[in-house]
Amino acid sequence: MESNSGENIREKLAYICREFRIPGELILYRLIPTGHINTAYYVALYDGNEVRQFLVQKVNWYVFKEPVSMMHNIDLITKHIMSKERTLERRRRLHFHHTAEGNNYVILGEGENAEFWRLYNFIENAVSFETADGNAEVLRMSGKAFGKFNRQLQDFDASLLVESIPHFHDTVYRMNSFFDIVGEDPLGRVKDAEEEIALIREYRDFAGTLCRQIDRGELPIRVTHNDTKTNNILFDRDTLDPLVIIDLDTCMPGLACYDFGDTIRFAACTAEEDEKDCSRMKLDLKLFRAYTEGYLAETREFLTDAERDSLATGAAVITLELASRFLGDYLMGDKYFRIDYPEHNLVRARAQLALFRDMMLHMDEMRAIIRECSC
Ligand code: ADP
Ligand code: GN1
Ligand code: MG
Repeated sequence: MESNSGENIREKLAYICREFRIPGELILYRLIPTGHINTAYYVALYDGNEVRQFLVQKVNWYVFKEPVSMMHNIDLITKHIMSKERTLERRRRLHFHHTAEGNNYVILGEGENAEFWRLYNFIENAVSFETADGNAEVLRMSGKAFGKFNRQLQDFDASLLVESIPHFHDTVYRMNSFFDIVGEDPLGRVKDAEEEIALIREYRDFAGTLCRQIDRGELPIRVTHNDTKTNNILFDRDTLDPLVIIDLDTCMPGLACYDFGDTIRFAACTAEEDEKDCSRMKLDLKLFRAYTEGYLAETREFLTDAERDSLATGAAVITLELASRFLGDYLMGDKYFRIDYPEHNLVRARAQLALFRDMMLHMDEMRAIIRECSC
């Protein structure tokens, strides 16, 4: 059961469904190609009576070193969120299935080849957005969804969570790791990215702004999502109502401004994350405003003044941080993010740096919009 191709993957998915005690025969499966980290499949089973659909996902064990603890985090978070919702409608919640041993995961294989799988409900008639395509409503609804998520987790005890990726948005640590890789240059690729490295070096101190504010006790640590791309929300296909937030793997203590900022980075811009023509990559202030309106409508009651003032900085810092992560991965030989072609991570880093530059040029406008939407 090692290869993931053809019949082999069908057998593997059918085996996993049996492990999770799903009755019936696997009649359909399809790889869902979005997401840079895990590997997700849609599966449908027929038991002679009805067709049931699931999401079966292989967790990236290279990225998530302690997946069992991570699944425990997800269990606690989903239960907490459900306790706040008035409806138990299946389309509005993630329900992870358990094996006969009571685990919400199965491990296939052993040693280096071991694989970590989970299975949960497939949300029907839903869409997620790889790009907002200029649609301000997508941004407004995303702001509401992630704002609500932050609000619902306000009273969640952060000490219950294991950090699924230590130092995930510790930007000082990220910068140090990045420049260590540049120093080592294991594959001789630094020569491909001299300008990009120089730009990151120029802003290395800026990248630590929020870390210093944490150290001074100015910004509260909350339980946050930490990966707030619009493709991590499932919306109702017809009404655009946000149904459920997915990809809870990085839910852990963090800053509100990173949850705010990461959606801005991903979707309040004029091109996709991996746009090759950097001149096309700009911040879109109309989309920025729509997201800010949605996000603050849900969070203005509890965000502190310092947090509100940190939102625009959060967008720029997280964009710079991700540029360094993409570029660091390129320099290391693309071990972390899934790539579609050899220079993909370099291209992604360049696009993020173009967006970062534009954000820095529009910092005052972003701050003014946040102030306007705060009242
Ligand atoms: P990754 O960590 O690789 O980003 P995700 O958990 O975000 O993985 O899943 C990848 C994609 O699969 C999502 O962007 C979404 O389009 C789809 N997806 C994930 N979970 C569900 C679900 N329960 N129902 C329907 N689609 C889903
Ligand atoms: C990864 O798994 P996915 O595609 O939702 C990454 C995020 C990055 C994002 C960039 C665990 O998110 O941190 O911001 O790619 N997730 C992890 O698209 O590293
Ligand atoms: Mg995802």
